[in-house]
Amino acid sequence: MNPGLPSFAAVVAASAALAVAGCGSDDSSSSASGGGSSSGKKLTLVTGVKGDEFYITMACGAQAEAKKLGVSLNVQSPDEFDPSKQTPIVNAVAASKPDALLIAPTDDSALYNPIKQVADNGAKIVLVDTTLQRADIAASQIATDNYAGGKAAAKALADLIGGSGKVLLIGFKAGVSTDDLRGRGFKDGAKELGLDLVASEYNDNKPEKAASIVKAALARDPDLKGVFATNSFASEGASTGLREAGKQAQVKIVGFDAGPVQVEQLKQNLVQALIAQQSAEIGRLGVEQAVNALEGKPVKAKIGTGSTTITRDNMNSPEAKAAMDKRSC
Ligand code: T6T
Repeated sequence: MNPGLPSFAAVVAASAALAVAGCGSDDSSSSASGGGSSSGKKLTLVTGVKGDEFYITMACGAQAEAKKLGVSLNVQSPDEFDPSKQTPIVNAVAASKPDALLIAPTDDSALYNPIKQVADNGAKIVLVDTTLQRADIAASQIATDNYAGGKAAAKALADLIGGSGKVLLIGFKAGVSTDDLRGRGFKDGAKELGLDLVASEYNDNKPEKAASIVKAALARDPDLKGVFATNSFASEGASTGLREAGKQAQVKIVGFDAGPVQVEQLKQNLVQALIAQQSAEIGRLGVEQAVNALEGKPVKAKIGTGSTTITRDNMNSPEAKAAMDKRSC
């Protein structure tokens, strides 16, 4: 490893510590008085995983909106992005009978029954970020247009590698709606642009697995030119793998998400483009729609939010800065 480079594992550890210390980050709760007829209502937000800056930023947007509308919001997060870790949390939420549940399901089918139980107990359901195959139990679904984001990634990668060549797709987990859509968008975009997609693999949301995938791909295809990594942990690990293989000059990386680690990697040219989400806005809209549902006001069944492609050229622009995720509110 180049001793001049910071250890991204250390940055991640620091970020996780800050996330725990940060206001309104993981496993927090806030309430406010006043507001309309929903005043005093209890909302719960269950995110995909603790310490992930996308979810921290999403929860910040949700907390701010809850405060504005005078409802309480309790935020809970599993230790891993895994349905077996998220399900017990949802079961406990069902027993606590909130007025509304906002949730990012970590699997598009395994979480159906636990969420349905919460709905059957009388809560309004709003799906934020990820969704379910059977989303009919939700009053509203709010997410980035992930398919468009995947296509934007293909375009950014094609531009970076000069329009043609071998590329690799690293997804973070099968059966997760955001990942499936980003992968599909990327595949379609790559096909349209004439890129040669040599492999598509999953890193199980673990940076170290993404690093191994990149090294194995380079051993099979030494002329690999580009990688699209579908979330922050995949992108972080892909960059580490490239550095360890000494192929950074040859291979370009486009990653989804723009957390502090990813932005630092972009600054150092270890990653060349990031597809950033409107994380706080997704949380804000989630609370807004849940409260509308509770107050019997019109609810939008589906809301798609945009994404921003951040490169070294535009990373200091106000638009790019606004799209970056934070370690705390
Ligand atoms: O990319 C986000 C989120 O949209 C996805 O569903 C899971 O991974 C992240 O939280 C980033 O780590």
